[in-house]
Amino acid sequence: MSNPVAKSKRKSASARPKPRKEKLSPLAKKAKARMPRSALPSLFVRALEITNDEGAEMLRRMYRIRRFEEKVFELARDGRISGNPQLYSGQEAVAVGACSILREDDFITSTHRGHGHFIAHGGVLKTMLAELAGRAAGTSRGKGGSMHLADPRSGNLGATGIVGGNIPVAVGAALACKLEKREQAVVCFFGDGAANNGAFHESLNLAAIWDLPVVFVCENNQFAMSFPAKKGFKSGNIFSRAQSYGIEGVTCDGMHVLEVREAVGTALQRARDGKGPTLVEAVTFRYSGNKNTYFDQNSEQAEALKARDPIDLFRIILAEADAVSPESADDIEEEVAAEISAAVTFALEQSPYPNVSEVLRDVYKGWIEGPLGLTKE
Ligand SMILES: Cc1ncc(C[n+]2csc(CCOP(=O)(O)OP(=O)(O)O)c2C)c(N)n1
Ligand SMILES: [Mg+2]
Repeated sequence: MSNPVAKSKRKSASARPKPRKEKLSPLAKKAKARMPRSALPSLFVRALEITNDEGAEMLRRMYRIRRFEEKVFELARDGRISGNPQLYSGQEAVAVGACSILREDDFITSTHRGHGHFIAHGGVLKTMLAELAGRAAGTSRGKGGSMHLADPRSGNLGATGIVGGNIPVAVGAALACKLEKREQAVVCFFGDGAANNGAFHESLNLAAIWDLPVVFVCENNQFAMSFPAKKGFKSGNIFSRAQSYGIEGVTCDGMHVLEVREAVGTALQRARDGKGPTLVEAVTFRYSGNKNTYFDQNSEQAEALKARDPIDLFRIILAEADAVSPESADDIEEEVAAEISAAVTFALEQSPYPNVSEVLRDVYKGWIEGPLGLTKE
């Protein structure tokens, strides 16, 4: 993994004594029982393709996303942060799998549901939460909020409230990488709904004819708001659209972090080798909806989906491969909980709101607020 790794005061997972055999939670046991037998050997072989430390760090980032989302839900419900943050829980394997194979100086572009991408690509929790809370210490000085999270310092070119709006941005960034002969690549995240936006077609076509170093990662969470993907695509999938642009198209299990990593890793290598873009469709599911009207959390469907929870699944894989023991995984979970508490204290108790005079700063380049309104700097 190339992203900066948060330093833990405890020993690294790989430095610990040999793990005991997995002590599975009831949920994880269920997940394991439901996994198709045919999938098991390949799961464990793939697990060995990452180091123990990489596995631990990926798990840490998945927990960071999950716990951050739970906290954001709570804070928004209690009116401690404003707006309507769009949550990502359930899709952690996509953001973390894809970003785990990125280099630190590669770029991502994100969606209206961008917390997971931000965290997976190495964004800092404290300044991120400060951003959601509209504080001056936020990554965009409190002007972006949840839906317009951006952090060029970690290569995150930004989330957007315009569905599909980030796809042309990714193509522009990839064009810059190619014209300036840099080795960087771009990963562009978007949803199944965005794949029906005109910008998707124009962007994929341009990226294809120019052989740009970009990987389009479609997170097919099976709903666009409350509209089922089954009704939005006659072909039954999204990746096969790649054929019409003359580029590679692949699908992968978006609940399985190592499958996503492998699919995106192969696509990134193609991009870096000058072979152009790939469309990767990661089939996944998010646990909470916009208004959550389409998904009954107590239904059989919910039970079945949660039995393949991406975090539980990864814990099983890591334990079976003797990479991260259940005890170490619990430690990681606890450390993340402490990070989240520290972020809440920082963002909500220690960070002031920006001064009113800051309102127009960074909004129009080269213009500042003068006595007669906007004037040239
Ligand atoms: C251009 C545009 N059209 C419509 C909307 C309203 N809208 C917000 S979220 C959403 C669904 C997006 O679905 P998808 O791309 O699958 O992302 P998901 O919410 O499932 O992550 C829509 C239509 C919008 N924000 N932008
Ligand atoms: Mg969707």
